[in-house]
Amino acid sequence: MNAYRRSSGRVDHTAKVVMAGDCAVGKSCLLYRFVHDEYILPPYIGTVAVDLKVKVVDVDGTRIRLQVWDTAGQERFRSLTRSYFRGALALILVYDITKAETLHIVREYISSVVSDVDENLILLLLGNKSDVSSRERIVSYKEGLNLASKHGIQFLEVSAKTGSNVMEAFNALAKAIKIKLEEGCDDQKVLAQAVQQSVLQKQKKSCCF
Ligand SMILES: Nc1nc2c(ncn2[C@@H]2O[C@H](COP(=O)(O)OP(=O)(O)O)[C@@H](O)[C@H]2O)c(=O)[nH]1
Ligand SMILES: [Mg+2]
Repeated sequence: MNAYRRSSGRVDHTAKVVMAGDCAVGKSCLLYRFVHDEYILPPYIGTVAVDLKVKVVDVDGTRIRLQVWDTAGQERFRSLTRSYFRGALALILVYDITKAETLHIVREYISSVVSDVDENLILLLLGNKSDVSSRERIVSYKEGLNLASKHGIQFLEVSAKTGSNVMEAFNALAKAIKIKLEEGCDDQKVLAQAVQQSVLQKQKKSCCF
């Protein structure tokens, strides 16, 4: 049974999730992939103000409505207002593995915005465009992992284009949100387990022909 359903029917929890990262790292494409399981190219993606997409995720029988906020045009961290982050349970930080500068922007987010907003925020770092050739890759997997580990953040490389790890990332986030809301556990520990489980499940599936 598909664990992902459109936002209809019973909902147990609603959670605000915000996406942040430099312009053109693929935030909107990732969100579109998550909600519609398709890769859509700009300019079909909305480019005005803040975009909000909603999807209900089923986590072990608990239906969680993820309200994911996506920026359009005001991505540079200084121009994101506090209201954008207000009430958010989770923050997805995205960089582009073909542009080193975008990892630097994430670093700035971590040091200023995150500590300023809410230290209990569930954080997930995503290195997008993992589909590119090794020639096009600038940021190594290890660099992303090092930054994430330094701050105790969970990390995955993803591709909105191929869909690699995208559902796993949002699924893990939904699971961490469920546990946070229902049990009030340590967020990063919970997300760490959820990410590992999602990736392990995927590995099991892909090695069973
Ligand atoms: N190769 C590759 N390109 C991507 C991927 N995701 C997004 N892009 C491209 O990156 C550009 C910016 O994407 P967009 O979602 O608009 O970025 P945003 O400004 O962060 O919302 C577009 O040209 C996309 O086609 C991906 O996973 N792989
Ligand atoms: Mg966008």
